[in-house]
Amino acid sequence: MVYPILTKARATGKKLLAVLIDPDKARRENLQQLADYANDGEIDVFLWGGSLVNALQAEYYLKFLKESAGSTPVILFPGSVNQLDEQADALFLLSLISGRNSDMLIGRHVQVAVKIKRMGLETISTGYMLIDGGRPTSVSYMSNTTPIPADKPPIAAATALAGEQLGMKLIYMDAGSGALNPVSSKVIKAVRREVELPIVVGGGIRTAARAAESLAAGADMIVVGNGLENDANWLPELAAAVREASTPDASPKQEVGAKAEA
Ligand code: 1GP
Repeated sequence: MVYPILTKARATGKKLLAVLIDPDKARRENLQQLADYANDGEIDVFLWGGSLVNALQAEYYLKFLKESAGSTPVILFPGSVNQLDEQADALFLLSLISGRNSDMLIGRHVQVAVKIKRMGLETISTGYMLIDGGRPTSVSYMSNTTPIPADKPPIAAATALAGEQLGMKLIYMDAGSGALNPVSSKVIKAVRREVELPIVVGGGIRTAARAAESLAAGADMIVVGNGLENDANWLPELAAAVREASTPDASPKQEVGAKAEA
């Protein structure tokens, strides 16, 4: 089970690093390098998905990652219903609660609910919120939704709270891949004050300092994609910042990895 990794992190103050891999941009060498970092305990979770995913070898790349990265869990972060793959350990079942496109709130889910069950994928019901990152992103365009304005923390907080009250298990705030401005600390703090759920933050995080800021504001896990696609050499610096942001008595990374296998 993967979800307990997130709840345990939330409970202990251990901060998590997730690396997002867009199958369309995957390269063997880059995957191998990231897998090596994961095996060294530098990456807690992989997210797998993209807005489009045209690559015919997506399945093959996921197999390669699963074989190379040992016990590090891979969670599907699907941009469409075509991105389900039973090789993954879990699925962020995204409901785009910042938008008002009914298809993204429940419609697509109906299309694949039975398939997900048959695949036996662990589903993690996720209140997915787009926060304006300074320019239109693939997600806002593809989902035909308007992000929450970056300077309206109360709207973000109320939206997240509604997700929690609806029984979702996780809040994912995303400024969108390649965002000019990551989700601000003000927005993260406002949401943290209102909800108990684990909070994931991603989009436009390109430095260790920025990651540390998001974690200090209340994120339990940060997601970095773009910033590692062409150059993963700064990952140790990023992982160190995530470790430092953890509360001192948080469980060591190895224990969390071990839990994933249980
Ligand atoms: C986007 O949160 C992810 O959905 C990661 O964004 O690619 O900008 O790191 P980046």
